[in-house]
Amino acid sequence: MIAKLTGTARNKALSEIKGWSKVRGRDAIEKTYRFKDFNEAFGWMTRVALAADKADHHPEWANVYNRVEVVLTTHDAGGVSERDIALAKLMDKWAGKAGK
Ligand code: HBI
Repeated sequence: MIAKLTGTARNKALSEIKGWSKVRGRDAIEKTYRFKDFNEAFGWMTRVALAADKADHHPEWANVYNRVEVVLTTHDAGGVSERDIALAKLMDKWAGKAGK
């Protein structure tokens, strides 16, 4: 059972990821990525999806053409955990400048 992040650990973790904001009304974080086109967006989603599934930690996300809206939270923990921070970092790394 994974614990959700709280207090200074949560603040520290959130400070390490750029462009992510807190979701109103639930313990989750969100970010919108904008890629060059659908091919770039969906290619990225495919790569992230396979890594996420391997880690058994899945994003909530929606895609419209070049835009991908992502929400991360850990259902098992009832909030944001280290798993979300790790996935956010991977998403940012693989998004390159689309993640700025
Ligand atoms: N994905 N985001 C997220 N949060 C979870 O708690 C989670 C998940 N994927 C699979 C998973 N939990 C499993 O541990 C079981 O809940 C099926």
